[in-house]
Amino acid sequence: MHAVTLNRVRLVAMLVALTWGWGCRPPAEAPTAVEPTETSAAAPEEEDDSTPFFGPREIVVLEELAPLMTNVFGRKALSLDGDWTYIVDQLQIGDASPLLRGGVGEDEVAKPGELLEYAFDPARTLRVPGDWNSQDPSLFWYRGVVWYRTEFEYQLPEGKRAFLYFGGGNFAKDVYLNGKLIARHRGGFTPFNSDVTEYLEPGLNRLVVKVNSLSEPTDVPTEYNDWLNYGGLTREVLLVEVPRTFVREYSVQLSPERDAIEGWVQLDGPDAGQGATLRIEELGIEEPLDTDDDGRANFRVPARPELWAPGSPTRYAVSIESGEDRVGEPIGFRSIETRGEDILLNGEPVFLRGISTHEESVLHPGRAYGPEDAAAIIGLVEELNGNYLRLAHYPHNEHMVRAADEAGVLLWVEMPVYHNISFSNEDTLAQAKRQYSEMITRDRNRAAVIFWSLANETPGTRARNRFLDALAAHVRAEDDTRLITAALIGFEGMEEVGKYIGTQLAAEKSIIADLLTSDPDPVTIVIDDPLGETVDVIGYNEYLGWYMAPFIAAAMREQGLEVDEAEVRERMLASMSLFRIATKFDKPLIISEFGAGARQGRRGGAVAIWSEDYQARVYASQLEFLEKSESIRGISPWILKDFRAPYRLNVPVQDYWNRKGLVSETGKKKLAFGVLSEHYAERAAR
Ligand code: GCB
Repeated sequence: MHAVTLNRVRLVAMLVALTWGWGCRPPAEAPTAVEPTETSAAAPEEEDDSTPFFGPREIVVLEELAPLMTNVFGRKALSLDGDWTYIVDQLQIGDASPLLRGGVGEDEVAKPGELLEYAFDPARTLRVPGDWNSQDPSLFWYRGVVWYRTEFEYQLPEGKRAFLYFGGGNFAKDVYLNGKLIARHRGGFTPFNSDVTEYLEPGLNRLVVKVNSLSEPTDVPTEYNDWLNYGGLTREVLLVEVPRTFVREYSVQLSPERDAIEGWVQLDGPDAGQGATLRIEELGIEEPLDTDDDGRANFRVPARPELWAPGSPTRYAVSIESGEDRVGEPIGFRSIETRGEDILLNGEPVFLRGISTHEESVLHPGRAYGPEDAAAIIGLVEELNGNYLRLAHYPHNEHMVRAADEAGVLLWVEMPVYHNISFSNEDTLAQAKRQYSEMITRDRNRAAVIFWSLANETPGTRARNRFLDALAAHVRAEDDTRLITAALIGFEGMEEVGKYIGTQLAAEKSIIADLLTSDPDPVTIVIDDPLGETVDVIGYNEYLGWYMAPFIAAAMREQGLEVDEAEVRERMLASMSLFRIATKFDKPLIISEFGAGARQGRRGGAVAIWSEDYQARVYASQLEFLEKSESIRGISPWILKDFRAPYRLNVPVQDYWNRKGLVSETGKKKLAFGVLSEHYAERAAR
């Protein structure tokens, strides 16, 4: 009975395939309508009745991605931003069914009387850049495939090349230009570009992008993150026009001794050996550069520019010319290094008064993508009297990095190597390396970027160590002018804190009464994760006052001591100033996260968690504690704004928002905002 059903299905599939040509499979592969023999009916693959009716076609990408160009905003470009039409393809059949002919990417329009099972509706649009979740309520929770489509008029001038540039889109993208699959990219937060010179039509061009917001367990990141996996073409799409030989990339940095501008230029095109000129008029620099046959030239020009720093973010107009091409932008010059536990900015120790942020707008729901979003975030950092921003947990858009550069805000930027990814998988490592290269190519000339962060809260396994060591080596080879860091997970090293609180509570309850009479010794949390050897600066996420309490209370109850969590919290806040935090490495330490959740507007007593009061009290206790830990060179509490997080299931309070923001989802300030801003004002005045 079972076999009969299968055979029928197969037969119908074959007939359909024959009638419509089975998409774009070569005819030789087309199945024939022959009843299977007994042997083939028993073949293992035919017993699998979960096989989809229409199998996937083999899809060939016509081009490798072109090497990424830097400073895309400094080039002549046609913006393809705007309203794109879209099709939601939940079952991911847009490539497969014969009734779609070659698939949605081929972007066909049915003639009258023709059956074609897809068509874009011009009335249904999504804004690009932008995530789909915040634009169409029915897509709020949607994770999967959406096909985007736009059209543009363009005439490529003689002697020019054109590149399609995507600032970013989450997660996997297949790009079809005029019906041809010309590019494929994986990764939600870094740019890519494709040389489309040969694929453009004079006049009208059709662009379709298949965006799949789902990532695989071997991807970077995976699906399991404490943030909403916003899908879509979340950043700008540009058609960039350049001469046949053009300045593709360059690195222009201050030498570590602060006595020269040094770096390199990379030309791309048939005349890559033609040389270039570096110009920084205000410094009197006009330096001819000899490029080799591969288009590369290194340079070092003595100079003593005014230095870029928070409070005086001086930048110089830098340009590079080669043949017909000229590209330029403002660049700041500063040095960054470590000496023992100090971070030295321009040779002077600096303390980082920071805050962490996700790439969520404080002006509108959803992902931040434009200069206004960036300015609003920088505005809040300034109100906090901060000088530093942690861009968590993935590369943010380029406007954000440029706004920080202009405003004089130091940056930590990071790769979405988050929690436990496939550390033993070579493809995963290759993916992380590629994403890192894309980010570095985009941001290497921003003085604001002082840290490349490798990862956030990863398990201390050997596979993790190997992975992050290899990633660190890759990052240093690509750019050795920044410090490497990573945020370590703060549960390790906390046993002493748990024991201390437990003992104090036991003493309070007169179980071991004599302890209360003596002054307790301060507890030192010592960080010894081997990743500390790899990085230049150690980041540490610690949640005293928030996450530790339930664990300590449970451990005490297991030992027969009746305590409730509120008591543990109270004791924790009261004791925190007795704690110290240090590392076993002679390196600077940054508290990359601490925080507590609060629903804006909710008030309550000292241990009323979720209240603004409790959050403010955690901040006050943390700041007192961290002040006393001598190794600490900066902090970036978690987090600037409440952010969307499907992890957060406490519906009346969290409602799928992580509530640790200093401002609410609509930008209303909570009490803790004031606590931090006063603390930073006082610190800045020292
Ligand atoms: C962390 C993670 C961050 C979370 C945060 C939290 O340690 O690094 O991604 O969102 O804690 O709120 O739990």
